[in-house]
Amino acid sequence: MGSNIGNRLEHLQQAVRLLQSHPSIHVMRVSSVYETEPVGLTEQAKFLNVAVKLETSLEAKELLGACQSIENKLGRMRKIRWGPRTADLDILLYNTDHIQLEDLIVPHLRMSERAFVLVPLVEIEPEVRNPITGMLYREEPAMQQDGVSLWKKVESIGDFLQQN
Ligand code: PH2
Ligand code: MG
Ligand code: MG
Repeated sequence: MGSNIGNRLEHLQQAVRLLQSHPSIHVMRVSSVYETEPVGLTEQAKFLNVAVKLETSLEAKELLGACQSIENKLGRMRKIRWGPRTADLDILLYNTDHIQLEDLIVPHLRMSERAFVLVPLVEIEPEVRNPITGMLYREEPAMQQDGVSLWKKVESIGDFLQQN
């Protein structure tokens, strides 16, 4: 998840609360919060990014719908590709599935090249591998990129949801 508008942490916390309140979604882990330089469109504010591990009985496509409805609740306006957003919830991995639908590609297409994805992901799931290549994400060269700094250490979900 990412946010780079307004109270960024609050948006991410709200997104996790909304995921938790979904009857078919269990939030298992939330990574530490990282502040990250914008990638793609660089003339925008820095992001806060986190990775979240879920268990769900939803199919990937249904999970995407749930994520989009949370983005909409948080006031996301889809104006500019890669542009500023209050909350962006992307599905990175779904078990070890390889999904290619019109609006959902898993593993996420650009995740291997983005430290702002890999660093939080590997924090909560150090042994996770790219289901297509078998490569450990923690061994991806992009892990070494600059522009990702620890902003708030998170030890538990309760910790993450704590105010102030
Ligand atoms: N998301 C994007 C584009 N660029 N850069 C950072 N640092 N973090 C993001 O979450 C992000 C981005 C498109 O979703
Ligand atoms: Mg995104
Ligand atoms: Mg997105």
